[in-house]
Amino acid sequence: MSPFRPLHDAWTVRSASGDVRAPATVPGCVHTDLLAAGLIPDPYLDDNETHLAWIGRTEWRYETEFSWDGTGHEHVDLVCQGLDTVAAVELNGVRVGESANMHRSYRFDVRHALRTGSNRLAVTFGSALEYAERLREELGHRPGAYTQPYNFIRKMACNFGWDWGPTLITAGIWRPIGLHEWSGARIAEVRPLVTVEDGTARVDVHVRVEKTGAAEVSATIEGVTARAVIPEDGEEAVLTLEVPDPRLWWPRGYGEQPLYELEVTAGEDVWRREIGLREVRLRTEDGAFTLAVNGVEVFVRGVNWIPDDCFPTRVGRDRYAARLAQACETNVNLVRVWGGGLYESEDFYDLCDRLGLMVWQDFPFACAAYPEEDPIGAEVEAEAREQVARLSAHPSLVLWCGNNENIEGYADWGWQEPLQGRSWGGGFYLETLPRVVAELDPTRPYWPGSPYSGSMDLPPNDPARGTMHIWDVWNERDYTVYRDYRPRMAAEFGFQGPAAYATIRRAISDEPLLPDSRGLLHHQKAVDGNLKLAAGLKPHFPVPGTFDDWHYLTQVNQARAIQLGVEHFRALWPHCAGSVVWQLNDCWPVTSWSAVDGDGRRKPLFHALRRAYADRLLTVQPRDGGLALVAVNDTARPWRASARAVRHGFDGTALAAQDLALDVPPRAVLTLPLAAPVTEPGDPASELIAAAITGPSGGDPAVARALWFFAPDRDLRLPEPRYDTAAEAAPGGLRLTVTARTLLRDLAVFPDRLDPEAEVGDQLVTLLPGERAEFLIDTAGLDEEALVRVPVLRCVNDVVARGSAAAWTEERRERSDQSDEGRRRLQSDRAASTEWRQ
Ligand code: BMA
Repeated sequence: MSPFRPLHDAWTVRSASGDVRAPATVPGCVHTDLLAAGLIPDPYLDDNETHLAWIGRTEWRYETEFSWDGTGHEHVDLVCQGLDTVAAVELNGVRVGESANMHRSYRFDVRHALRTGSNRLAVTFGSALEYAERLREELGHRPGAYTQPYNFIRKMACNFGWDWGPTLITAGIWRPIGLHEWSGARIAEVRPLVTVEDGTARVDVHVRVEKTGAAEVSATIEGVTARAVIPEDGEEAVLTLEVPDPRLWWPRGYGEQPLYELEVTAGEDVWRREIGLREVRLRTEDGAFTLAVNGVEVFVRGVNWIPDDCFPTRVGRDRYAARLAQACETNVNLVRVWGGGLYESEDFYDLCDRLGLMVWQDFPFACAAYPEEDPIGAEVEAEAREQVARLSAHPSLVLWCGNNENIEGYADWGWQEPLQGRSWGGGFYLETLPRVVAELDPTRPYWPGSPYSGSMDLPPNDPARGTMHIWDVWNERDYTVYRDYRPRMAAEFGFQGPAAYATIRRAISDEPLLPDSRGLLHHQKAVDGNLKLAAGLKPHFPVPGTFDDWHYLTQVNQARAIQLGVEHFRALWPHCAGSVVWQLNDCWPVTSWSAVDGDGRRKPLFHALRRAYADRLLTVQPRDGGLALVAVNDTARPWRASARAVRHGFDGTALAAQDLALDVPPRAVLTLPLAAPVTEPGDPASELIAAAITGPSGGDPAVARALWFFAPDRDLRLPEPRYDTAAEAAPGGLRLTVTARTLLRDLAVFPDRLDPEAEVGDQLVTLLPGERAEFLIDTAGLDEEALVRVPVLRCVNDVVARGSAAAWTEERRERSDQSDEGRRRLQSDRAASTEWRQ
């Protein structure tokens, strides 16, 4: 069997008119090619996006030459693992194939067009936007949250712009392309479907073979082989292998991730993959939405994943590895691949298999009604069949979900009238996709959409059933409202915060830089995003007076909001079986709901999330008109410890204390009411409760202490912050020790303000007088004087104790002219661009 021969060299790209030409990288896309050739500015900087819209309306032709010497195989196929999107493929002037679906791969027989010697391969990409507009014209309008017609083309939806992403409509050969020559038999598809029963794992290996005559197929695991012969007129065999006493694959936090090599042969062809042995179920009785792996019910500590770059070919294994490692650092056990993005590449799922990260995979449909007519209908069926089969080998994949918010949109967002009876995608989510999953991979649960309550007769976003998305918080209500919800699965909830300072500075050249300066507003895509940030701050903090205060406080508020939500949902286990935070990552530098920004920098939310998602969590929650200490034990061992809750004055004095004995069974939650002396403050403005583990052998560094303040920060009498600092060299960087002389609320150091490469290991630490915190910074040689001053080292006291308004007035006066101009320009930009989701 001759291997796949990549054809990745010597490509060029040119516009149909021939005006624009550049060398091309394959796999790649037109934007990155033009950027590399110096023909366009970086689309991620300032408002360059706006000037590059023409690229998405242009036809692009990719061409290369290669030589072929005729190897005498029976078959020569041109394999295109991914074409983005409206493509015509020609070999030596002969049209050998076409495509209009980024989510599929193609194999074109090219024997008739191939020549011995030099060959010319060309792929012409029509404008995806114009294709979608034409189809919309033809099939009739379908409503959605955005005006761009991404629902009329099978292409990554967020490429058309989203409330965190720019509109950069790509074209290109986005996955490997090459020749595959073969004779006899070729393994076209392998679906290793795993079930576990009575201590034995059974792998039903479904093998589909393309071949000329009969073919012998085999499958081997752990030295045990099963064989079969597929007759001449057949194409599939099922080989069953049993693994007694299997080492089961578990999600992280539940056990190991052993992988077994599975080898499949058909004639000369060999397919090898590491698979995991495990079983997954979705329990939905009485409205529940609980995943169970190997019979163990799991609380989902999740994050939503969006494409990590608008140009997905830039996301290789290293980038995935870095981002998923960050997910693990925040103690996440599940990543939801959201429906406005992609079926990610093999590397993504392979890394998740190894890390024990469960994957909830949305089919790529989001926030719009989708036409079910052909060509979309046929494309969806073909794409789903390919992807369900492709991903069936990955133990990490635990759930297929039909779409993001389309059932909710149909039921609740006023779509039915404008649809005038036209199809909206319901047939996909309720018929096509469940049928394909049931046929090709019945071992995986399928759920029609998120949110969805289990029946089209029920409101899709009913907290009592199925999955729920909570967006009234952020859009219009304070984050403490999370506590009013008792969802079975909080599949989306999020709160915005700006990107790290160094990221903003790299991407935006505004001078002065203001929350509403032109560039920063361009990198804020949410409807009224900055107004919502301000509205979200208002109940908690004084109005920030400077850009630096705004930046810090909005980041802190984002972290506080999500921490509160996560702790509340975890405390509801097992009624609530998971929280999936919107969102882990970004695709470019932007103000968004992410924990990690578009340059990969951790935002303060990241550190809050790590604490809130720790295996063991202590949290103070309102219960029965009072307060309770809730201990969440998401480990397999009982948690027996002593804890103490103390009501302190801000000067550190202990005003009341209560000792509590924790005995929390494995994977359970214990709620212990706190007594009135602890919960009733003498002065709500200058007291707090701190609850921590005290024994058996002192505190537990893995469990963060729980804090409760009796009033929002703006109403607290936080002291003027005083502390001592010491910086010393540490391996790879330096250690900054801060010793509090007063209470310090949400102390954080932002070393990226001094050196964009510098990162710190922790942020948002609250200290009582006399306590100390250590911050490990991964970069040496920072200006140590600047390191310990605002805005690099800072806490909430800086703003609350000093009152921000005076500084604000001063800075506003100086800067108002520029920012008024910025606002005017932005309004005209907005009017000219997409009408964003309301
Ligand atoms: C949900 C998501 C995304 C969106 C987010 C923030 O609707 O599914 O579409 O980016 O909210 O508005």
